[in-house]
Amino acid sequence: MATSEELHKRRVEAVARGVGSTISAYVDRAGGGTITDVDGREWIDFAAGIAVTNVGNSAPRVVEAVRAQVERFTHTCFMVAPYESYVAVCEQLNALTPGGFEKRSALFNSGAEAVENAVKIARHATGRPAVVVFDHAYHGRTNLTMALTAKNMPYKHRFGPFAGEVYRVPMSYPLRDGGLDGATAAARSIEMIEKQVGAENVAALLIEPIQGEGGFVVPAEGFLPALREWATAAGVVFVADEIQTGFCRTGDWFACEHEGVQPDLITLAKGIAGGLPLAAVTGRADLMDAVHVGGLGGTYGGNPIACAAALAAMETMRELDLAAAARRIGAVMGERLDAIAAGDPRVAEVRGRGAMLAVEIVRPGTLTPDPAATAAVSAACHAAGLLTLTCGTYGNVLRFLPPLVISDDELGRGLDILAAAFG
Ligand code: PLZ
Repeated sequence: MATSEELHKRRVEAVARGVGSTISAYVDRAGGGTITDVDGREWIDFAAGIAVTNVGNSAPRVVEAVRAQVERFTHTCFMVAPYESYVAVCEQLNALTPGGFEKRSALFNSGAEAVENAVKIARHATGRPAVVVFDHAYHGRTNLTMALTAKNMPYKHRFGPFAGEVYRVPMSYPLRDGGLDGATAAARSIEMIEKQVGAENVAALLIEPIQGEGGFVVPAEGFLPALREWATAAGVVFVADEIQTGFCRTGDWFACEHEGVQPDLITLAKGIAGGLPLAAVTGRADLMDAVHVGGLGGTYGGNPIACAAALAAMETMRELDLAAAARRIGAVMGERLDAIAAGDPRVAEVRGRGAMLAVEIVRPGTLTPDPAATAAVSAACHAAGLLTLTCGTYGNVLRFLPPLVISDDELGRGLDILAAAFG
């Protein structure tokens, strides 16, 4: 087998420079809470492929379901010749997502594609043009979703012009907004929408219940419910982007459940299918079914192998109670992170929920972001065998997203490495 170094040389000659990687080692295998490279080096996995392998890599049920499906048929296109697993995934999503009302789902390939389609559906159903998003938001890298995403580098820089009718309002970010309570922060955002856009022009309000790429920003309690209430009164479609927070990650099946918020539409991807590419929009039947026959689709959306994997992944989440596992991971990890924070003045805050936790790193005694220190701690983790990711508008948030099947031993070893990296 080629070594990581050899593969890296080939990569530089073959793969476009614009596609980056967190580590330069090349994966041989992965499972449970670890990733092993082609040279036999092992990393404890606190990334889960960016919150995708919630059920772990090559989860037994997923492997079995994919193998069986591959042998039956690989692709017919649901728009040409439909099959049961697509319908079954939609049935499950309709039942699992928050909201006791009648729902429909449609399946796609990537998170960005799900977000694009949620906007299409909201515009079609309301006949209105505008979409409201938040500071620090991340919704993808396609043209419309770049417009929805807040951060310039690396996502948007020189990739414009961007789609129109996208309006950005302040997020509730307690560490950086002086600790505004949720209702006050929501009133500030709503006033901006009403004055600058006009509620009657707004098709959709799109929000991550806990922001992902933007820095694991947890809005103050009451922020999401207040926005939900306003959207209902204003006839605006409330879209929760649960692409990173969904499928047990935060200790509930979906992060909106924490405050009892029922979105009109939810975008889903990542954790849905144990690593196979699948995404969905799930929501109110009247909105979803407003679209004319043939108005939604795509060649691969709801591919049968991905659907088989999704059914197996959701079964695994139920069987192993991975929402409870996420809460357990969050408790263990939170305690260790609090201890690190208590001994290190660079840590301004430990935040997140369940197995979606992060630390925000600043110059001691200030709120000035310190992306260099963040990168240094992350690099020390990588060198010592722990795969961590950074995020945040200011690049100063170190985030932790272990697979929800990580063992106690692996979790403990990962946290030991992390504590040592902070020194
Ligand atoms: N919405 C909330 O987190 C993907 C992107 C990493 P796709 N986040 C990881 C990167 O640098 O590209 C994401 C998300 C939220 C939408 C998306 C987009 O999902 O499957 O990457 O298109």
